[in-house]
Amino acid sequence: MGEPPPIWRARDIEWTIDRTLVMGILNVTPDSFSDAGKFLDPRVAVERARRIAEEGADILDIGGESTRPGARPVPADEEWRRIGPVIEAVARDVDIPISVDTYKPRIARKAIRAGAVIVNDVRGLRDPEMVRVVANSGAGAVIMHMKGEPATMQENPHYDDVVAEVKAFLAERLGEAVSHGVAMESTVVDPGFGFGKAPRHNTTLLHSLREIRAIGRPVLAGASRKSFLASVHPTKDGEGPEASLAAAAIGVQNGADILRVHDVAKTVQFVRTLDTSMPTQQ
Ligand code: HH2
Repeated sequence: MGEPPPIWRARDIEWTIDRTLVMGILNVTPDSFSDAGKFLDPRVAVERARRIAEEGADILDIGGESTRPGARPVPADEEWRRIGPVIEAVARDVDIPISVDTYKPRIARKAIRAGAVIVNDVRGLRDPEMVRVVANSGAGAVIMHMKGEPATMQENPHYDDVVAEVKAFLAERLGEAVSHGVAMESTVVDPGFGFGKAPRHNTTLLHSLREIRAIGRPVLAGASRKSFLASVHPTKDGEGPEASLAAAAIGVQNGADILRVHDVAKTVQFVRTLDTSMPTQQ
């Protein structure tokens, strides 16, 4: 008998992760490296959210600030102006759990009040106020690793042992969050593909997710359309689903539990096949 499948809890929702979950991305930004400017109109964004739900995503991740390499921070008011109306409308009209992609506690709090159930924090709950928001609300939390800051993180990142360093960071952040009232079962961890990592670091991590999973929490992998894929599949910035699906296959076979993706319909079909052809999920 293998281990029982892990549980992920986000407010009143609970997933038993006995198959790969798919988180569909909705970037309400003028400058994301994918879909830039496409969903700034809230009506168009809500339509896209509906589509992502129909295509079979388990979770919708809504973000209002690009964190691509070189991106500049967005003031909180502007971030909320972009995503607030979309979160409110999706929570009301679309049947899908909402994750908010933000590192600002103020935005996370407002998003939860508007109906979001997960906080996806690319800064890995480093802000004590963010830990409080998650602990007090019972929201799910994605704890992601990032080395440096988006503006400069891709300038020659260095690791002695990328897997050990990322794992140590995530374990430390997880321990700190739990010691301040975040429920263990509400957390998942993410190595943060492309966040202060050279292509070889991303590739090593993608093949080492089981090692990250040894922390004891499910692993979320966000390799979709990341530029490091262009080095293995020569399209602009890894655009087009082939490289992302290849990354999804490698990720799932090496321990990913949740995939954060742009191409939802294709990924959902793809992981259904992958999951049924895997000898075991553990
Ligand atoms: N990647 C991006 C944004 N948020 N969150 C998690 N947990 N993991 C990731 O890998 C991750 C993330 C960046 O990708 P994208 O949303 O496509 O681009 P942008 O930040 O330019 O909006």
